[in-house]
Amino acid sequence: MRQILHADFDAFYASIEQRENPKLKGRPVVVGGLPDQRGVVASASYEARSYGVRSAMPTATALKMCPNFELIQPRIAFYKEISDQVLELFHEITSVVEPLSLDEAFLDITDISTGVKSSLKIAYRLKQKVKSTLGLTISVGVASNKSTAKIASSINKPDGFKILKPEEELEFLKPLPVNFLWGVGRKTEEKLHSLGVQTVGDLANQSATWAKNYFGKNGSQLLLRARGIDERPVSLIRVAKSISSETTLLEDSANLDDILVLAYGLCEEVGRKMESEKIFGSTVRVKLRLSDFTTFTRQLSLKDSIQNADEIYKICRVLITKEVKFGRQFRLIGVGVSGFFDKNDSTKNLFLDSGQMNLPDL
Ligand code: TTP
Ligand code: CA
Repeated sequence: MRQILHADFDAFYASIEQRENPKLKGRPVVVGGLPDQRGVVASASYEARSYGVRSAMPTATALKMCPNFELIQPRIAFYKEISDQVLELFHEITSVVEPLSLDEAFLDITDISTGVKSSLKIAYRLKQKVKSTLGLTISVGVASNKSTAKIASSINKPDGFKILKPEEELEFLKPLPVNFLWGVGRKTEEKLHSLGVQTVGDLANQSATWAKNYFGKNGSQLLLRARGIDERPVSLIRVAKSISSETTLLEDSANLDDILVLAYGLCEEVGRKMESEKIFGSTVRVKLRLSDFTTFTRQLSLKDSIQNADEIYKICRVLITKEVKFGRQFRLIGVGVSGFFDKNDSTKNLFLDSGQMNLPDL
């Protein structure tokens, strides 16, 4: 039986700021954009969360809930340094480490663990090591697969610790709301609720035919996860699912030229990131939010792969132009590229299909 550990920093950006400035300890802290520039919350300390403040909420809304928080502008390069430091600590335990984002990673500890008790010790020591070396807390979960381990780490946040024996996993998953499952976003959650499925256990009891009927090709994965089955290995090579960038307009706009200028800037940013990671993508997606907060994505898949800003922009321009219609005021735009190829696979561009797919947010 595999032993997979998932580690996730608590309130990552906000905790770093509290560590850096002792005056912020115990205080509601928000790292995010300015309210008068329509900024959003990137990370909220747990003190701020007790007022209802959450990531991705407009800072102005957060201020209404908790007028006294300390607002700090993000400094991503510094957070990245800390992310690199924690990866070094993880690598002291095992070389099988898969970072998921700046503050999250999977470690396959099967080869260094002699069983659940031993995994418990490894996980506990890791938490202590991170605390003493970096002055930050991580929440840790251990289970026999990635999906369940990730849920386990999230269950007792902050400073969480949950080690599951293989025979406990199904009982652990059963009562949880379906949105605890990886890949169940708001839309899937709503659909599951409308079908009478509230908990992971409810979902696990459905048949494969049911899952396929209602969720198409994603149905079988959804069902397997609900049944605590996930064979994916902890992968040493991190393949980013998408590279993206988005921006909120200073003022809502219906002007195509203004929107395209901003889109071009985003394409440049995405292209630069792809170049620096030496990757090519084959699907370009734009995310658009209207002034009433209606948000949708439009995408175009190419037969081959692209990387540079002009190529990305060519497709974005087609997608955006179709959407700028009378009466529509835009609030936010995003550009993302996914479907990565190895450089050698890259030839020339050919449009394959276009459509209005319900993809996850950028
Ligand atoms: P999360 O792990 O989702 O959040 P968190 O670490 O702040 O809090 P916790 O895990 O305890 O619930 O995201 C990690 C960092 O990524 C977060 O500190 C800031 C950044 N982030 C954003 O910039 N915008 C977002 O919408 C989210 C969710 C995260
Ligand atoms: Ca986190």
